[in-house]
Amino acid sequence: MCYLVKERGAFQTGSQPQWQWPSDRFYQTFRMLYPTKSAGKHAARHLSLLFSVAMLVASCSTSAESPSPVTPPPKTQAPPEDKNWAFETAPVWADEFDYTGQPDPAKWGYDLGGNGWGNNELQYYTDNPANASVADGKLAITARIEQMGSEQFTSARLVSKDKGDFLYGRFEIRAKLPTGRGTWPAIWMLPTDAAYGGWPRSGEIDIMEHVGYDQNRVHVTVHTDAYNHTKGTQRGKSKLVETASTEFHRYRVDWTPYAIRGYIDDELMFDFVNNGSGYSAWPFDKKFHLLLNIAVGGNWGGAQGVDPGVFPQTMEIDYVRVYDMIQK
Ligand SMILES: [Ca+2]
Repeated sequence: MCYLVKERGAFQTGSQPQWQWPSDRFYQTFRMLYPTKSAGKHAARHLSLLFSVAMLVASCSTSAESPSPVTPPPKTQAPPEDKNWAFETAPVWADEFDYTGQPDPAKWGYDLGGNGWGNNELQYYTDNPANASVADGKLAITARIEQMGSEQFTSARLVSKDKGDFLYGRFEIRAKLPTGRGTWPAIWMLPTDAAYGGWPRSGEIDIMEHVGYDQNRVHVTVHTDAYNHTKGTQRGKSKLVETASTEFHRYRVDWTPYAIRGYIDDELMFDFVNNGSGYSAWPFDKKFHLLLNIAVGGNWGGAQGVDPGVFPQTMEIDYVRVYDMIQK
């Protein structure tokens, strides 16, 4: 494994220091210790061998920090240490939505289409301004009754993939949620490269979810191979936010190598710790990106049906801010 990583990463990218063979100074030093010419050369050859071994060890230990494309980690690792990481105070990536028109294409793409999105959802996602637009300092994502494809509703799902991809950090979104039976807004994260395989093996982080038939109960959840809703083992917490659909609140996740912690208005409400057992429980050592959407109906959002009388419904987002974790 070490050789593979070395060849793919360190040496090919030229990121390693340029190692030298033993210098004349070494040679001279050892000629003092080995006064005959042949003894000196013998010692130098030994030094060369030692240097080769040292170089290999150095390259392996350094390469361990390089991205390792497909190699799964060992099944059992020592649980990580909580280093009480802090976060930068200036965002490394943000959208304040202080412009007018469609969402900034440098930051956001769209998932498009219908077919249920794996949850029997009823909306067709578009990139139309009627479903996603920016004005008055805010992004508005709107689900509405509109026939498109075989669906009776349209909505939007914004995705920062390949435009905003992050490994660890603080993610804060200030939002006001839609209301009404059948609405299912989400602010969440998916893996960018799915290094451990398809859902849920590579993980999912739900910073905020809300289903309209259970007004004001806001959920923070993580899904992994070991912990996901198809097994009833997903890990999450919920909290009543009495003004979730009438006032803006701040939904936040702090993601470190040790834990994923969820906050609403700075109050800690969810704590998922890396138990060190490997990617099945903790695939959160790879890059993730953000998603913002309103689904309509679906296995969860539509569990008590859809009230067509509530539409159109809008999720307003004042800002999305991402802060780097400060390495320790
Ligand atoms: Ca704003």
